[in-house]
Amino acid sequence: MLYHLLYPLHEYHTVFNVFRYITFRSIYAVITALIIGLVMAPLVIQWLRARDIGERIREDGPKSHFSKKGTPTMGGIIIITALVIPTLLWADILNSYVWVALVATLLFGAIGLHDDYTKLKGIRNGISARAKMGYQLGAAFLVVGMVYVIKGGDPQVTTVSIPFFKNLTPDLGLFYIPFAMLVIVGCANAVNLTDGLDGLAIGPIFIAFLTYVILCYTGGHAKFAQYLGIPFVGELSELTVFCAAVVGASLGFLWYNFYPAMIFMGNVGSTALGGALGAVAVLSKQEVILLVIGGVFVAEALSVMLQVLWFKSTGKRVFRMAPLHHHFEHLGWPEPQVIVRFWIVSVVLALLSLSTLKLR
Ligand code: 57M
Repeated sequence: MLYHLLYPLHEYHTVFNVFRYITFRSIYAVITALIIGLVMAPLVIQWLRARDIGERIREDGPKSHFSKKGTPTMGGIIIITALVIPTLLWADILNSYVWVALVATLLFGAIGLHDDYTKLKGIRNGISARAKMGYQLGAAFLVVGMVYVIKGGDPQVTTVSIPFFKNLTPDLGLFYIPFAMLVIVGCANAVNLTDGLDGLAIGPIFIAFLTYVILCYTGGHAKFAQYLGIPFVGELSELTVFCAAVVGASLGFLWYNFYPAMIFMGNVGSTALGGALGAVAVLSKQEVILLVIGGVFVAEALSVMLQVLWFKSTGKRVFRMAPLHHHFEHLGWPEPQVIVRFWIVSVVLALLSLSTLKLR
């Protein structure tokens, strides 16, 4: 919004030229999001505490989690506010990709909120898995549909870029629709599964979006994209501002979600952030590399699938408990150790994924 309001003033004073630059607006999106998060969180925590809106802890989990009973949850509302406002302020709001990313965040956030609210009201254990999957597939279909409508018949939409192989860009044709939906829905659920220790999900989310800041900036810049041999998508440059806003919002939330957490993000946060990450991967045409960038989320989701499949077929468990972070807790690792080590793995994976830009 500020871009449209203030950049035209460069005709009167050159200082307003800065509003043209993606880098400038991205930096201020980070700072604005961080400030909103830092200011809003204590108020929301106080409000939630006053209404006794806190976490119910499962009896069958690690004993160290019992002390977390009553921790305010649904902090995702803070994250969503802290990323939406700076995006609207600092991005070019006429850019269609920015709206796709916002719609994905809000739709998946609404599904998570519905789930949290249902749980809070004591109606079953949240919405049923079948209903949740139905809503998520519907939301993902809408997001992918928006991309199709925006890009018209552009053949680039249905192609997929494969890391390490510059010239390998298979065209999935109509199969791209279920593929992109899988990326978005899979990512939303994987982030949700990861959100089981203080800061465990928000740390890798921060790192993943920081990586996509670089991928969107370079992919939205004709010269950089050509030099690096990555798909050039004109609309992408403004998505950098959105990713930067998520980076700031994540930092602001981490301030309060860091061990020992004063607030959890709830399904409203984990589903919104996961849906947003999947959508950004689809929009930036960097879907496959998400497996590496979000490797921690992938490992958490795979651990659950493996555990369930193995248990059903052999009656035995692969891990002491799935998702993976519970396994390490059961091995005796203190919670902060599991968290920080998962963050370290995330950083290494992000670096690895960025290295593929040159290894082509
Ligand atoms: C979300 N939710 C956390 C919090 C957070 C199929 C099965 C593997 C599903 C899985 C599951 O239910 N996953 C969904 C996990 C919960 O956190 C809330 O949920 C939100 C995110 N969705 O924001 O509101 C608990 O996690 C802890 N937590 C923190 N700090 C945070 O910042 O400590 C969360 C955020 C919180 C808190 O204790 O209460 C969760 O873990 O429940 N189920 C499981 O993960 C269960 N695993 C399981 O049953 N494994 C089986 C099979 C099915 C694979 C096995 O290994 O044999 C475990 N979950 C728990 N206890 N809590 C089982 C034991």
